[in-house]
Amino acid sequence: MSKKIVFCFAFLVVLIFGQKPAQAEDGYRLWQRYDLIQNKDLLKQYRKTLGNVTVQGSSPTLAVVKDELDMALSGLLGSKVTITDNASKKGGLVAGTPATSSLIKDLGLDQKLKEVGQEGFLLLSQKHKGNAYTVIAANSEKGVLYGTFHLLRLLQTQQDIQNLNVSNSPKTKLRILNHWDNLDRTVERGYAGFSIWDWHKLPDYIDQRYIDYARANASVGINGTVLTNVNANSLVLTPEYLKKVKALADVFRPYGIKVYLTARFSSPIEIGKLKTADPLNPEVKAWWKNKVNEIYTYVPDFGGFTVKANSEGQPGPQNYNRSHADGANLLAEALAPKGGVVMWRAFVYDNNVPDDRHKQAYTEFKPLDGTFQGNVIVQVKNGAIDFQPREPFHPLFGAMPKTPLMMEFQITQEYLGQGTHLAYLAPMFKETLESDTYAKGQGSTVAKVVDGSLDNHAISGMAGVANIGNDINWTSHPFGQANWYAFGRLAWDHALTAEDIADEWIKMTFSGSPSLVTPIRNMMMASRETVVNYMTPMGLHHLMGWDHHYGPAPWIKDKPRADWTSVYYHRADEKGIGFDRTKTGSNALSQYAPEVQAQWENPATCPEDVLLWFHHVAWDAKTKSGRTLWDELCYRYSGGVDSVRTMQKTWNALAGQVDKERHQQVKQYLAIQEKDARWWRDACLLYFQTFSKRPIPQGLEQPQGTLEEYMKIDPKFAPGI
Ligand code: GCW
Repeated sequence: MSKKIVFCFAFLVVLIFGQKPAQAEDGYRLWQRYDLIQNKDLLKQYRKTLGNVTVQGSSPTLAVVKDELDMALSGLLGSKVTITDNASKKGGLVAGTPATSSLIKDLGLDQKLKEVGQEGFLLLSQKHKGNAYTVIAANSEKGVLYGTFHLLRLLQTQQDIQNLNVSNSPKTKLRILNHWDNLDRTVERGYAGFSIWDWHKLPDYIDQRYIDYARANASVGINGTVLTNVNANSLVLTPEYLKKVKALADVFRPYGIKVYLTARFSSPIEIGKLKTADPLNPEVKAWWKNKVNEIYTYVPDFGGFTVKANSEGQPGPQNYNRSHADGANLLAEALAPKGGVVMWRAFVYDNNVPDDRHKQAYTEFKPLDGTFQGNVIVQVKNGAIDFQPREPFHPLFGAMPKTPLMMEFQITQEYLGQGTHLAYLAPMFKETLESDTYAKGQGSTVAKVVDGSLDNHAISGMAGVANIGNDINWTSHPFGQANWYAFGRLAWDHALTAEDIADEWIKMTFSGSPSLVTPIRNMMMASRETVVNYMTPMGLHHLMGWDHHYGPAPWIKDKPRADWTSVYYHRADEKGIGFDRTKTGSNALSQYAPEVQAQWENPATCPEDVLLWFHHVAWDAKTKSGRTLWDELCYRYSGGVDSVRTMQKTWNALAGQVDKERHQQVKQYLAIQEKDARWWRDACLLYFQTFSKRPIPQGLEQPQGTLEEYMKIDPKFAPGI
């Protein structure tokens, strides 16, 4: 068919049905689908309320606001909207700041605006001179953009918008994605294809994906992106790459997104030709200062650096007998005059000391509290080991009151089924954020440490290791998108509930029909616990396959480091299983506040979901269900498999309500997940059984393979390594 004929056909469809031809639901549009509102009453209300749209002023961010409103409202309301820049006398939607919009200035919102700060916004239904307006007002254009996306979310989730009185601002300042993307486009722990950064074609070719990435991030309030892997390559700091970084920064700027880079600590040697990278060496200091100044000539609003140092082989200040603070302050000094920050990671564990890995970040960082410069924020993983399906909160939270600490969550599912398992992570993020550190008495939650309110810090932040790649749907698993979405929403407002975030996402991603929203929400809310059950129930952790981390391998031992093995963590023997982290063991528990210790120190009262994290428990010990520990483990592993089957049933029943393409993909992934869940259950139980010497209780499904067979499984070329 010629292009002309296709065009005429499309035009006819538009004429007859009053809307665009249906797009294939390949997931590319994420939660920004903007299809015609199906509810007739609401559609009428929205058309009436948002009939005229006024965005006064011109700037790159306001242009983005206009584009988004144009695209979204035209789609949602089913006909092209006109956006004018003259304050409409007829009412309608008005967006702007008091500086860009005369109408907003006239509304006298100064007091209310004061309360929402630089990034917040107001969304109001307001009468003015007899006309009814819907007002998006903010102090900055970025705030207007966030307000715009908030309004669009209300429409997409089909809320009444006639009496709006929203005053909204973010709880944390740095809301950042960390891309573990390499310059060769591989992505460490990435399961959705290659990196979306096409370094080879940058800076000349600007892929539409960069723009859509920025739109998606801005829509949930993400305001920063670290482009490169924390296992860093210093090449990105050379002019050749800085030109490319600049091109991306230029695309992201109107969307309120700052660009950050990872700084390899040895860069002064590798690209600066110095003999040392010693942070106290004057030449090294001068080199970083110049380098930072050079970066700012390319990217005038450059955000700063994320650094992984002296961790898993990365170079760092300790190579020169200097501390993490010396290293961080070196970069902070260079960045301070420009307003940049250093996000110094606390994911370290000593190369030599054979102490419980759980304790090492605390041991190294706690003594440094108060010695970091003002523009350093220490980035701490949610738990002390490594993004396991369940970890108790990291003991550093609450332990460094003089230092701002930011959260590092992992959105990419390295240890939760990677690209094919459905695991909605908001309940896990919330579990950590709501944990009480008792640092300043009851109510000193991790969230309050992270948002800076507990100790009144000027900077605060949350980072999420991205799950984004160049797969058509960005995240491999269609439900992986929910984790990107949820991370952004929680970074903006950690008080939101996981249920509410799921609801929003489902309505925007699939549809608002209750017969679809309720079952999908229930499925999502249970999914993380399901993964915990078939992988690492009751506080077990780090049982995964060597290197690729996909699938079970509780038998891993005899590796270069004991704390890279599985046996180190589960400590199964003929008596029982679990890691004693109390006084009789590694005493990692002593790193928490006394009130927290009290919750976990007694195996009889320790919550069972972290029992084996802190205790070595006898196989025959009684659990809350009345079963022995061994039987309970068997039941939990089996329950995990059963729950995946329940998800399958739920999903199959939605066949008519979800578009075919996405339905099929999720269905096939759930089949993989069911197979993998059995693999986990059978491999782990058979292996632990060699210690427990007890049968898998009758009535539970018995393993299909033998332990030897499971031990031989070795997936080749698993992604993400
Ligand atoms: O979890 C481990 C991952 C590494 C990662 C490291 C880190 C980027 O397996 O791939 O390296 O954590 O967080 O630095």
